[in-house]
Amino acid sequence: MKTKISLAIATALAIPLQAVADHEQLPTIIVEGSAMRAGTFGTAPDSSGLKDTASLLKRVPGANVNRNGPLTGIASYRGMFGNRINISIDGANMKEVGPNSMDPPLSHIPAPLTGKLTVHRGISPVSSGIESFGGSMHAESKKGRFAEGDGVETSGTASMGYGSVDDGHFGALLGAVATKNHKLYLSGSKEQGRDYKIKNNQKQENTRYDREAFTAGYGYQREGHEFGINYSNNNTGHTGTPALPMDIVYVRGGLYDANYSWDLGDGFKLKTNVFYQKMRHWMDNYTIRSSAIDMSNRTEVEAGGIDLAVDVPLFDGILTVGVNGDQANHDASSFMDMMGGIDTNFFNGVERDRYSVFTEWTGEIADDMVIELGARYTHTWSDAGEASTSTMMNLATNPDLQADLAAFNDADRKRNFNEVDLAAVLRYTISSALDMEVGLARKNRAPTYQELYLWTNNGAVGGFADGSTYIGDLNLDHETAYQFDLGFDWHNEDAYVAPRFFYHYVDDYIQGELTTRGTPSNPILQWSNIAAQFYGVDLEAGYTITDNWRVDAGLNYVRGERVNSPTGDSDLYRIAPLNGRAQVTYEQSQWMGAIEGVFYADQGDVAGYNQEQATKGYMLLNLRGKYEPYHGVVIGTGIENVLDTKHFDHLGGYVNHDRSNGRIAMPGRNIYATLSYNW
Ligand SMILES: [Cu+2]
Repeated sequence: MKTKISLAIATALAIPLQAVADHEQLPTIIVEGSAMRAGTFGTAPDSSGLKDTASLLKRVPGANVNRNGPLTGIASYRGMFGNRINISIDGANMKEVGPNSMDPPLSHIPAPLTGKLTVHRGISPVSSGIESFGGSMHAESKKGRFAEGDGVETSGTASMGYGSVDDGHFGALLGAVATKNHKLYLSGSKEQGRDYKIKNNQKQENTRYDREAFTAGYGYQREGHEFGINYSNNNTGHTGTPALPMDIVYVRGGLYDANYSWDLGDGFKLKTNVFYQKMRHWMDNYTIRSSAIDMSNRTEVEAGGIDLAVDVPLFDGILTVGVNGDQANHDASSFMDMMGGIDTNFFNGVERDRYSVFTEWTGEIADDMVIELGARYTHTWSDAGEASTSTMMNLATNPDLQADLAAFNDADRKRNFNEVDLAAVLRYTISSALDMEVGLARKNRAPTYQELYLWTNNGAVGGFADGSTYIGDLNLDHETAYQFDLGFDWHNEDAYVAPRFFYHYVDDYIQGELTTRGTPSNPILQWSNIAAQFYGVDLEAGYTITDNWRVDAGLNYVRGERVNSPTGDSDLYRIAPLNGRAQVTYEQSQWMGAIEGVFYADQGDVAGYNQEQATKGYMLLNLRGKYEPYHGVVIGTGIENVLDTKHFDHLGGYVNHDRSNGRIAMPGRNIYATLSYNW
């Protein structure tokens, strides 16, 4: 039993499995606390997964993607999304430069350069980061390998691919030269595509993309010491975000991070991570699309953070004590081509800082029983400078502009939030074939700067994409979630079934409420604290039929409701409909083929407060194949949406952020091919 326990501890502490990732064409998906073997669904090269790391989440139980554009995928987990999920990139809690989340963290490193994506299933440990409110995800870029022998060794990966639906192509190259102790690596990638086709060669406008990325870094390891320094740069060019009021003209900038860990043996360990990022962004509504009034927006972010954690053995387990902190500064100014041109400084010197300490103990409390206990205290501080606008008048579209501005600039805008997170997860091995996990947690999230400081009605709302404009509220409270999670994992040599049930009650959940402004068909909403609950089940299962044949499946159901809704209308916004996926795989030593079926039910449980539209269900058929003619050379090919079904993603948005345009159609039939070489 001891090996199983130490394995449980190892996964809880998220020890890197970089070696696994380096040999794979696709990013390895690691689901912590899951029966799903790494790469179960990821073995078939998938064209979307090669472009956008976030789309891999569709294969993770309970997870999904709010798709605002081809490179703008916002992580969603059990009905929670955006800032409610803690995401790290190479250990850094990256900040978005776009106030409308055009550059969600998972878009920073393109999929061909992503080594692995880790998702914590169920209740994420407090050690996984600050504000792990709705979940925790960690992406790691590919960094090459240290040499195995005494000499100098090289490693690397080269990949390229083409997809017919958007005439999209990508190429990526990573090279590393290393000894046993030192490693230097460099990588670059380029992706480009046109507007994708929907059924019958019609096009979905505003879905083109263009991105370049590169990374460079150095790694050192010797006798328990590991040090790494890494720089990753993203240069996204003209890229559509049809669900938002504007498109990306550019997102440019980089992330510097450095980490050091020291394994002293006998369970003693030290881990540190530091990051700094600086990014610039330009968006407008006239470069890619056309609009009645031309608008553009220039934004900047500068952020940094530090993490420190120490592991010490205590009783039959490991005690971790750590501190985390980060600071982010945001600026955004807009230009509107009306009344001779109006400049508005929307977010001026906005700052949001978090200081946090935590402790966590994971260990054996009885035979076959492991418990994880964690507590975290976080202090969040935020402030905003005075906003300004060049017009002295109100606008026809906003009669309250001058009054809103004066009220905001007169108010005390400093805010403090004190949050205590608690988590307790018990893992019990009932028999050699059955494991059980039960978890309880209390998690918090402070309001975002947009929720606090959006001083007049505007669409800069963290990628919410509901077609509405919002007003912030300086008096928001932080959200507190009470979470319950119950999971079973049944497995034998040939099969596994792992269902998970959850219930979350959220006090002071931040959601828009109707104001008296706007029109009945287009009311203006204000961020407000309400009570909400989320419940559901996600399940994964698989069966090995013969040495060559295998079937895997997943099913996700979540319901999100407002508690004690005064209007009786209680459904929450952007909750994925019941959905599932099944894949039959045939695998031989050199090749594999798979048939994948995806289904989404109708979603009629829609939010009334923001006039969310219901979505019809659909089924998709995908065929995938992979061939490895020589060791390390992989050819992938397939047809996605074989039947060219016209379908709409409930987690997508409305065409050009306007509900009257209806939902954005998803891609039609796509024939793709990829080629990769790993050495
Ligand atoms: Cu933007």
